[in-house]
Amino acid sequence: LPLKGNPNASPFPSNFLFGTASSSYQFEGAFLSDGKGLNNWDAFTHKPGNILDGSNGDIAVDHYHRYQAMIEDLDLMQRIGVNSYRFSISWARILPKGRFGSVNKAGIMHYNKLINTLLLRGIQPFVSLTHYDIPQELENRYGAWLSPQVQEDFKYYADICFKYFGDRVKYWSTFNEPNVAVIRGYRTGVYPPSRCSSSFGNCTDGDSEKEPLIAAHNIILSHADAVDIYRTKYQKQQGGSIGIVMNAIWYEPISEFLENKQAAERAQAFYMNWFLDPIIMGKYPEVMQEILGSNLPAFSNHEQEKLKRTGLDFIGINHYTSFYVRDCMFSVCEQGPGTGSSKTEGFALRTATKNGVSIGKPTALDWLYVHPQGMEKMIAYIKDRYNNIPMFITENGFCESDKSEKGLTEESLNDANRVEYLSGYLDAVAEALRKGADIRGYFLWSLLDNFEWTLGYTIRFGIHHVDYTTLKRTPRTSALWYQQFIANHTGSKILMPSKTTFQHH
Ligand code: GBH
Repeated sequence: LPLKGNPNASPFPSNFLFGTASSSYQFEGAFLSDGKGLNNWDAFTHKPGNILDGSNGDIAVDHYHRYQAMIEDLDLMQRIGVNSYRFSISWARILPKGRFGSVNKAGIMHYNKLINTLLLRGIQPFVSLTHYDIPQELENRYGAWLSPQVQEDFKYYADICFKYFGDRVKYWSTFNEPNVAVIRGYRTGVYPPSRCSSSFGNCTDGDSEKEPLIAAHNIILSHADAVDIYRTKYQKQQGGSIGIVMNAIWYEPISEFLENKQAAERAQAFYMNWFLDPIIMGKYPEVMQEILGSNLPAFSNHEQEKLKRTGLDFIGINHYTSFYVRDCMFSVCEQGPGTGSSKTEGFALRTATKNGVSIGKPTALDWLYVHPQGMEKMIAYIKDRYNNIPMFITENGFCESDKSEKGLTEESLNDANRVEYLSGYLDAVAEALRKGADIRGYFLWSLLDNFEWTLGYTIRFGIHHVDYTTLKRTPRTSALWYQQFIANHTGSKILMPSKTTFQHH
């Protein structure tokens, strides 16, 4: 790369946010500490059979419980030289019973402490109101996202967060990957509340065709309510910005045939534009309306007005991977759960290979292929469709399977594959910036190994290794690499000599 080592020529603007990302359930632990209420992921992980290794987030990486641990994690961030940190607030820590109970002061104090400590170190908090976890009370009372009542709860919660934290938090996201949450929670049923119909997954108590659409609809309206409150009550005096974070997969047409190009466009419509179109333009993608007909809920005039009025200040993009897409509307495709071949997925078959060749190097996860070109194309797509609205890459990262039975080895710390992945994807971000995309930040997933949802602790995403017995953090080669990348592109000084900071033994 010609630009390396030459900060003057870096395409990253001087106020660009470089950070790492995390989420409350995956990091905090402190299961019911200090008045936290039960959330949907607590309830789900405590049911046997839901998590691959039988684990849960009761302790996770203990980011909450030991103040020492938090300080330690902030030390790690500071050493890397990041100027921001993306995390989420645990809704059930702030409102253990949603709007049906009182505000948990200990929860407020915890995030105050985190935010203040970050700011003292020159690290900007970049905060999600929810990252999959919601108070279980909302499930029990009215089926959470399936009921329009949830809008009241989200609005109430968002208001409290802006009120208590908004004087210091300048970047808010309403939701993390609501597309993944509803697909997995209501179509395939592998995430809470585990609802689906048998043709889509392993359950029978849901309706995989309608429920994801209803849940999404209520999430979109909840988002608009939260933005509305922020704009009318807080934004002027607090001066921050508010957006949403979407999981964004690059869908590459498997061939140049028009049918496959249109299928790739449908795959995108049914995955990402499903949320972004209504939030930004007040209506669902045309092609969703055509294919889904009356199954797709409608926005009232009033709601459409609100959506258009509130909108977004930025789009957060969690981008990891790409897939080929083959048409399934005009030609026959093999079907299979999770392949995206059904009507509710736009008759667009997702596949990782073309003529037996995979779209990128496979990894320890069946959905993650290394295809850095997808990052540039994804950014260009969003830039064009949404008029170059400011964008943040809110997640990007690489996983390995757990090798803990071998102990902390040279092998588990020298993560050359992760470095290769990150460097390819960050080059793609740099290229997009040179071509004029308004990207404001990049958050690496993740600072630490952590609880990877249904895969428990079997998959490691950290640039620091975590020993799950002692909870000790040890930097991997990628941590040093990220430190140097940031230094090269910001001209910032590396705080401690890398030799001593990142010695592995
Ligand atoms: C992100 O999710 C999460 O925000 C984060 O918490 C997580 O730890 C991280 O990435 C690493 O996995 O089945 O149709 O949803 C990404 C989760 C799950 C997104 C699989 C893509 C496949 C398509 N990914 N999903 S679908």
